[in-house]
Amino acid sequence: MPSRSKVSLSRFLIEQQREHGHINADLRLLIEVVARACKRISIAVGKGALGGVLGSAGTENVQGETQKKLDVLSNEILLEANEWGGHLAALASEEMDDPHPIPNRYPKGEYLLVFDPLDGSSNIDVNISVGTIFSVLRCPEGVQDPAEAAFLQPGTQQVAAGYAVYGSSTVLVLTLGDGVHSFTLDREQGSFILTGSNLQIPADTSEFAINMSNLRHWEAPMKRYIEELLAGKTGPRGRDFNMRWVASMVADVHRILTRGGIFIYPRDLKDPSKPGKLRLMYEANPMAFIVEQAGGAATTGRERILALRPERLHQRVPVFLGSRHEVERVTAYHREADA
Ligand code: AHM
Ligand code: MG
Repeated sequence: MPSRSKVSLSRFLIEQQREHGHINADLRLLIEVVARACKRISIAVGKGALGGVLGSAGTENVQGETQKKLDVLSNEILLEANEWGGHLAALASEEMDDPHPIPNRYPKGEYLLVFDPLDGSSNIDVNISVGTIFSVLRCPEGVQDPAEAAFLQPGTQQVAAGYAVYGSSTVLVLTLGDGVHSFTLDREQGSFILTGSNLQIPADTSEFAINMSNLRHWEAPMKRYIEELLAGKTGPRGRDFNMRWVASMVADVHRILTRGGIFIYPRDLKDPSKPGKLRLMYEANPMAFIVEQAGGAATTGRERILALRPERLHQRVPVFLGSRHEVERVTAYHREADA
């Protein structure tokens, strides 16, 4: 195909700004900068053992998880890329205890960027897909030096969200609140090319994604839902279901965006201080925004994720997202049990 017919991410964003008025120049710059950082992360991930980037960094993040070298490197790439452009008021990340201010030597912008620099860390060393997840919020008016409180906005306030999945190809998925679009990295040209517009998640599915090893710790409605799926054709659902679990949220969500499915990381009763594993601000919210924009649903099993009022930057929530009818069903089971 001649290159003239290809739509690059830059052209897509300029058209969003010029023709549809969906974004302003600062938000366009922000998305371009994040995409450029993802390209750099993709290169680092792709080098694997040759780049000396595998293995543990020997440090822990605020959640007490051991950081991998690539977690730290990806975080640095995103920080360095976003500090100086003048489009951000502050950044926050899974890998940093507190928000990162924009250094005084640079101008400040109106946006807040929150990210999980390298999601699916347990897959880095075994050559399985990992990714970057990000969410963009507006800095509340009048806030000069945004601290944690400035970030604690419900997911409905996101102005953009996306992820990059570093798989057999690198794909950037983006929503600006008007549908979901995907861009594949052309490694020779070094640019992201539009390869999917207005992606839609089918409302029905026969595929679920969950870490079954936690079954004994789940709540009753959760056990009921999965037992019904496992019962297959002769059970109450009257059909067989298939299971997939990559253990990289980006990869599992990307599959669901491509062919449907339900992704679940439920609350479990193992550790009552942790209501789920995934983090609201930089995992659940951006993914919920994308999934809803693609016609899917996203709840905590009880409430809509995007409506939650965040209490802490690193807060965890149960996550149920993907094909609408399955998410609605399992959410109804929880509500019934509560009632
Ligand atoms: P991470 O951000 O530290 O990589 O953790 C999040 C990941 C998700 O990508 C994935 O869905 C989940 O943790 C897998 O958890 P488990 O190892 O319990 O199956
Ligand atoms: Mg993560």
